[in-house]
Amino acid sequence: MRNRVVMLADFDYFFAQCEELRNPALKDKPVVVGVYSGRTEESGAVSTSNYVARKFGVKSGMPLFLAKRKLEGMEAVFLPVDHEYYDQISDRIMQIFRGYASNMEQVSVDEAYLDVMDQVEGSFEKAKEYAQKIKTDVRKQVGICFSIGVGPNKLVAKIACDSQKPDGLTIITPDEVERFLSPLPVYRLLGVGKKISTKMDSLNIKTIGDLAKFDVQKLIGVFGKTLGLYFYNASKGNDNEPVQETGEAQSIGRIGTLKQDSHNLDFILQKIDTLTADIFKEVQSKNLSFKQVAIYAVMTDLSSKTRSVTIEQAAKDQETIKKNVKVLFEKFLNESPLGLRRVGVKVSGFTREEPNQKQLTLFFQG
Ligand code: TTP
Ligand code: CA
Repeated sequence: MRNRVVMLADFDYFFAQCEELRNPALKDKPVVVGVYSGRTEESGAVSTSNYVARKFGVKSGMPLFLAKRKLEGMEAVFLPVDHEYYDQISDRIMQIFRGYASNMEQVSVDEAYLDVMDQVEGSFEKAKEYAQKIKTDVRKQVGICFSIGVGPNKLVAKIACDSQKPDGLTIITPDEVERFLSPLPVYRLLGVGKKISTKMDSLNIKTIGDLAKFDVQKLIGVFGKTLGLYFYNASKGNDNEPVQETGEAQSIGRIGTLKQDSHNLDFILQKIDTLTADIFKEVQSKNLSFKQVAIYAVMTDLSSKTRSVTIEQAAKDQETIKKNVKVLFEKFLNESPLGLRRVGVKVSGFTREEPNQKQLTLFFQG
């Protein structure tokens, strides 16, 4: 059987990199993107930061006031999250990925697995060049940099990717899997959180190598059959989860700038029609049905709003998007007197035609 060759691409410091993309002057400064809770000017948490800010100890999840303190006197730039913008960039990259893989599975806004076995004919040597090509292409077309891990399955690709960032490219061939995983702490495995790693620690299992040597029956005794077997297989780098587009928890959206600021429904819908057609093309190509339709508007004062509607039965046609978008904009314009500058449409709540099996398919190797 030919090797599987799986890639995991993870965009570097994603939200902050997007901000650098639209404002390159930020590049050399510490950039912190945060969610402002709105209570006071400083309350809220860090979503992410660029690597310049990370050098000073800024971390995701940290309170903003603490990040400010760490970056005092540094000309640091603090920005609020702009999910619509990051989604747009993410969508463009994911679309490029699809062209490079037999299967692509988007895991989050900034992570995707690519099954490239056929493209590289099972060769890890070729996979390296291929990964480089994808990176160069995305950098040229979108301007975003990311890290890639390549391995014989998703589990190894993910850990490989995490081991070298930013702009990393880490290849782990089947022969190297054991040596690569063995010294790593157990929490690097998906599913090993604080509680489980404490439990493992008490069994003297500290590294993935320790786990691989541990008696499988004992593991099953402690963690139950499903988890016990999963940990056992994972410790050996065994994983046969397929790379498949889940279609869940995703959205497809487009945003555009109006030729001129406007409060006129017909004028706005003209722009929207092109965006909708584009969205529809993607929805159709992925064979998805959707349950939510949303609109996005940036007003002349640069404030932004979204409105959405959930439809009763999952739909897959362009007319449903158009109809709902029209109703949403009509209502929105009635409520808001300001002119619009940018507009967007998004569909989400996807289901697929064929049943989607997303189960841990485990295999046992004694
Ligand atoms: P990550 O991939 O964890 O982080 P990152 O892309 O910022 O940095 P890198 O991969 O180079 O280490 O998360 C992806 C995005 O998710 C991140 O840009 C912002 C968001 N995020 C949060 O909003 N809160 C969080 O606590 C984390 C970890 C991420
Ligand atoms: Ca990332």
